[in-house]
Amino acid sequence: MKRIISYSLPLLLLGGCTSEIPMVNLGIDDEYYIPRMSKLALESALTGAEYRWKVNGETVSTDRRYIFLAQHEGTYDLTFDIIDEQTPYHFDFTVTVLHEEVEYSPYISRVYEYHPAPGQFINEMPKYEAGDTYQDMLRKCEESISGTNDIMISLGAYGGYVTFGFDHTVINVAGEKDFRIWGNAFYELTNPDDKGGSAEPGIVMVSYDRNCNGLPDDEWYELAGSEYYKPETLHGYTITYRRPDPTQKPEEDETGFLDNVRYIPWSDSEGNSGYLAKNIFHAQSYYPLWTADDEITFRGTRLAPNGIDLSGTGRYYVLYAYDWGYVDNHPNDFADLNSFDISWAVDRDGKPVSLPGIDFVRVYTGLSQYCGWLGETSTEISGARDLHVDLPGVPLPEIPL
Ligand SMILES: [Ca+2]
Ligand SMILES: [Ca+2]
Ligand SMILES: [Ca+2]
Repeated sequence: MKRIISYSLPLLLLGGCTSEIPMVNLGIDDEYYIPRMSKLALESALTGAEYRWKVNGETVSTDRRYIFLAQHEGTYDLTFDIIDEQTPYHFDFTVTVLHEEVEYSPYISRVYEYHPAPGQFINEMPKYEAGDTYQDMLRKCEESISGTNDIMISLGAYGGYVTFGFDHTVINVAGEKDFRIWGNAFYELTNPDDKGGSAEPGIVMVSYDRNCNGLPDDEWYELAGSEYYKPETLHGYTITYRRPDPTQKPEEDETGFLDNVRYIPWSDSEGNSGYLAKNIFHAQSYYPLWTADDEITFRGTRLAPNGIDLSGTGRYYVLYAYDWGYVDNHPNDFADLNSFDISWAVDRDGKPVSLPGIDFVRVYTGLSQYCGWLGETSTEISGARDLHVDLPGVPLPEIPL
């Protein structure tokens, strides 16, 4: 295979977007070689009134900086123009996109952040062991959900999140869903057509590594699912949870399922406050034990409650799935309903944004809801995959359920 090398030009500052791409200054050249699904950051060292980048004759950017990214191998003809009366400039070059030297994995390769809200599965999924640091918990999350490991992690109550990525950029293919995420949602057996059971919708955010530093420090965009524009959906919601007070005397409830109904205090931006209860099924601390902070705050979009108590006595809750666009919302067998289109991305103001691809995915629990002995609603995930990369010789493998 041809060695992948990038040449930098005197008039173009080239920044390969992955550190594996060596930068060799050979003076004037007009060819670049990069792997597919990886970014090539190009920036003009010269300034002018206006700029224009074209790929195969089509204008792709009018900024001084442009990131080239291609799904498919092949040779692409690029032009760069500075449109300026005093110092016009024109440059033709090619980018040859090659197959990667080490085959990409379609699955998660990195977990960058794990900040769960308190919950009955926290410190259990993944397991906290005495002395574990945040870095240890990150590693455990990565070991759980990367590759085909398929081990569930919990994000806890509203707002808790995980951020992960792949070993390449996930391309936003027009008109197609781009990645899939596995959870543990199910429909109850008696009325599966009602799509109710355990649906704990997680909201998905995506980010493109625009500054090419390999870190999720770029702008985030929410994928607008079926509930995004509904009036009952709150945007810019915040909630703060406080570490449980070890001196507080536990207060049981009358059902016998809750050990302590005043366990973890919370307050939110709507002026509400309350407690996450502790139940008899999970004895460990529900507050993330590796964090030194005595309170944790989360911000985001909050979906309306989806749980209905069919018993009327707080003993049988059914959590109904939202239509589409959320994690851990429909059972895993419904591939399409667990798959996501990068084109659903919206900015802070709810305006659609056009992203060529994404490098980081964040999932957070989208509901603030407590359902009796079921406890707080919390999103779980066990893996994800890019829908545009196949394992060599294995077409679209499934993570076993
Ligand atoms: Ca797409
Ligand atoms: Ca970055
Ligand atoms: Ca779940």
